[in-house]
Amino acid sequence: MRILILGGDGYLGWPSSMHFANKGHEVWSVDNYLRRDIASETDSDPLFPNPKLPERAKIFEAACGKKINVVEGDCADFEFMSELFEKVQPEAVIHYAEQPSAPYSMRGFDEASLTLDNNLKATFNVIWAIMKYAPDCHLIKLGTMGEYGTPNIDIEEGWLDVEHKGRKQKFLYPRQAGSLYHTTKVLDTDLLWFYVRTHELRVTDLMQGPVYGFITPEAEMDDRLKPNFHYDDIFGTLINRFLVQAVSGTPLTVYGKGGQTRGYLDIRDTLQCVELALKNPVEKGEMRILNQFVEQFSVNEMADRVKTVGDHMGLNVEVKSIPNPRKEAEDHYYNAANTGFKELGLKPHILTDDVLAEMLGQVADYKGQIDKDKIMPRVSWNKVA
Ligand code: USQ
Repeated sequence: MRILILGGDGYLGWPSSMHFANKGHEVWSVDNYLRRDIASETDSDPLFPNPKLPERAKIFEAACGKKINVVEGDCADFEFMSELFEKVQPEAVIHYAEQPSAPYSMRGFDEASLTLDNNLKATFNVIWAIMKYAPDCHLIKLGTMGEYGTPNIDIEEGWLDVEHKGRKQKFLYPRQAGSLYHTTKVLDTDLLWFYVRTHELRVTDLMQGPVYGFITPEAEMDDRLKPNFHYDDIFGTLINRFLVQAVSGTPLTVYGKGGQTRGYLDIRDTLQCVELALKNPVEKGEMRILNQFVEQFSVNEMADRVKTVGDHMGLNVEVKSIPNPRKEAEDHYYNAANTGFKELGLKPHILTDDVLAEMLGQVADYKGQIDKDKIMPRVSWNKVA
């Protein structure tokens, strides 16, 4: 298939570009390096440097003989997107091209405004470029489990059957996100659902939980093919941060009471899920929503797991609750459905002690490069800057 990967330089976009090219698809990987710019502006450099897309694509081609077509440009620019879609004529679009950090979106007016403009504009442009130049193409869009928030009822897979005064209808599951970044994903979902209803788009919207790890089969071919791995407070996600903290001898940063529960997944399962979505396209005029996570853990459970495995490896891991910089429930009900991908054939990677030990070992290879000043939270949810 001819696949456009938007946000192809990112933590998920680059491994996806390699994965689909390696499987023989014609891959077009697109990025304007917004995440890199924000990382350098906020002093949030990843654990190891990553070459930019043209260089990565060359290394990849030398390693396995497969090609990734690279295009540097901004998905929030409709002229650029029009030319791109007209030229590539994609059969599928995988859309990761958004500012992905919740803390960054809460840093102040400029960051909030950039997140809102960039994320909504990119999605709006993708929708219009598809309608104008590739109306049959299947859009696979990365949303987030954070769209649902932490409701006091079970989280269903995208939709909820509502019975009201004796009548019934299925609606989008109620959404109440906990950051402006997560809210942009809620708005994306509304936009997609509107255009699916009016213009017969084909859309799969993936509600993904926090991802962990950085080793995918293609990244094992050459160290320079690894995805960007962040452990700072802006771009680092919980498990990746805890791995780096354990290796560097920094107490694990549990925010507040640590009862915050989320659905997590291995980066290799992100690739599997996106591939399953691609292989099972929806009909025109259909919007499928899939909850993309494998296992639920609270922050405390995760800290205990990392401590147990780390201590066994002689790391002497400490766990410390620190004041929560976010405004979120710290002790709540959480039970989310995730049957859709299982029905499509997902063979999940489970976070066993062996997997944790393996990841701690991989991070330990970079121990000398860990900057402990990047660990403590710098962004508070309730400040107006
Ligand atoms: N947390 C800690 N200590 C830390 C870091 C985080 O206790 O050092 C807590 C947070 O307060 C939160 C939970 O761990 O309750 C998860 O935080 P996270 O930073 O791993 O995830 P989040 O900010 O929600 O965002 C990440 C990705 C985002 C994706 C989302 C999926 O950055 O792009 O959409 O995970 S989800 O969380 O399901 O919405």
